Amino acid sequence: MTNAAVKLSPPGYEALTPQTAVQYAARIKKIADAIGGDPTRWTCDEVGDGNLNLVFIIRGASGAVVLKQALPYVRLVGESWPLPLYRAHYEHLALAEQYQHTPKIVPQTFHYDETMALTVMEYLTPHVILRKELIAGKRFPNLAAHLGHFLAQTLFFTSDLALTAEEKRNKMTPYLGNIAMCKITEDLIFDEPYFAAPMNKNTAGIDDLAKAFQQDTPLKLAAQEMKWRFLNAPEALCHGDLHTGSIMVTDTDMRVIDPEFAFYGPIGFDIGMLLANFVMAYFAQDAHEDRADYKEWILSTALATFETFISEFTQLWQSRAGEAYQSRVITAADSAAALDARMQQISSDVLGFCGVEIIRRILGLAHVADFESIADETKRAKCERKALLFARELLVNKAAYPTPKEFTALIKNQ
Ligand code: SR1
Ligand code: MG
Repeated sequence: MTNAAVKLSPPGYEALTPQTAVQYAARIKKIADAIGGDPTRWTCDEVGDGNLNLVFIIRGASGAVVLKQALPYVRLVGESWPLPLYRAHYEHLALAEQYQHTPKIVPQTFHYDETMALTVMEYLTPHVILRKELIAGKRFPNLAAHLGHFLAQTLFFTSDLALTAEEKRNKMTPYLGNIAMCKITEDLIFDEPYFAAPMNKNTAGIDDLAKAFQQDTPLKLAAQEMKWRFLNAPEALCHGDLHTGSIMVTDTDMRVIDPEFAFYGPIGFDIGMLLANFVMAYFAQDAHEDRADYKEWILSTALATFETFISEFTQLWQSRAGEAYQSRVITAADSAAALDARMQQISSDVLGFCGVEIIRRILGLAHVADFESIADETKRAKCERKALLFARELLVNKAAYPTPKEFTALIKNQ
């Protein structure tokens, strides 16, 4: 480890290997019992394929658990980019909060070790990462309902619509410390795609757009407007990295994992990020044969997710008992207009965050497998170009896309 990474590891921290992960789990009775049998017969695989952490699956006679451990650096880049271990703390906090609101969607945690920056949690099986399934062309009939529910519940119940000002401030304060993770988002999503940042990369066939975007004043202003919202609108607890790699699915079930980027931010942030990842999956389908129907399914799932969020959030709005929009001010006669105004702000944010997420996944450091798995660079560039032009238009002209109808037309016009 580099000196910088060592400095970020407290005494007592040690990055585990499959062998030491088994020894660690065997020492904790509750975990050892859940895995079952003789630890010398357990198997352990490191399966982390994300950008940051170690993920072990430990299997034994009675079951299996997942052990997720933060590394003191960015795995994607290496030890030259140190990253605080404290992100495990925020992930643990957010998992607990989200579990309260959506226990069927958020994995259960069994054990948390602050010094080792690790969480032992429920092993989800036969769940698989949604992004991989979207690349493979698989459909999930309940996905939009589950995702819309997750968004409505977690965002409403952590906001001033459900909480008193005191409760909200107390809940929000701990997340103010997740500085390094927010800084990654601030740099990678809102800034770096718009100048010649050293870690940027793009497919050769879209060099022209990469350069043009760096000179595009309306686009850069729109992206900075979204950064401003990210920095200055602590409306609700956001997952912070809600892409299709943070979602696990079976034919009937859906789980949301990995909230280590959790922060208090704009309600539209998670929704916009998610929508962007569906949109990228949509455009990436052009590299596969016979996916016209499947593209329709992706688009309808993305829109149905947003619509489910809107209708569930609207229902929850009727029961609001928090600091904002109190019934002594907003009477029954005012309620619909108040909700409408709130929803307009959320929708505008959704479109903006959707746009910046697409752009950074094509021109910035952290790309997505939807495009990266397209081996033919010419085909990949064609798909990415469509996605970029869509994203630019969405960001710069948000007001022109107030309903799914205009959004659908824009996506289909690329
Ligand atoms: C350096 S981390 C790059 C990206 O990976 C995570 O999943 C987040 O999306 C982050 O922006
Ligand atoms: Mg992640």
